[in-house]
Amino acid sequence: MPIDPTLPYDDQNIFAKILRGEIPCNTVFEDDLALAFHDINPQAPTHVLVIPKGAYVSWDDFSANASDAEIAGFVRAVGHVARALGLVEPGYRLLANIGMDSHQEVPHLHVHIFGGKPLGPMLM
Ligand code: IU
Repeated sequence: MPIDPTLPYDDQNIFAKILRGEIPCNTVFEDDLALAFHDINPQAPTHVLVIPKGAYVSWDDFSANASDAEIAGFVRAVGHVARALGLVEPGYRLLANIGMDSHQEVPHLHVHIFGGKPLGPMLM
């Protein structure tokens, strides 16, 4: 079910549990501000999720309320992961679903990194 982005942050969401170490994940990268791990249901040969460690529901919440340091750290983490996975050449795709119409399912901001094959044009 897609989430209602107007709801407050739910610390029982699955990514909050991953951040607390209550549920395992296949970690790609971690620092003080971000965690990256392989998506459990990959949609491409490489499908990694990057999440900020702070409690932010969505890109909207994060961009409005996170500190400059959190935002910089998160953006740099996404770029670092893409480089570390060798995706810069031939390329990759970033995607963030925000709210109901995008069908965001987990109410903790996450950026999808897709790569490892020609991804074709964006259809929507
Ligand atoms: P979405 O943008 O909220 O629709 O993406 C949620 C993603 O989280 C989706 O690709 C799931 O496969 C992924 N995921 C996961 O990696 N581990 C989990 O335990 C759960 C979802 I629940």
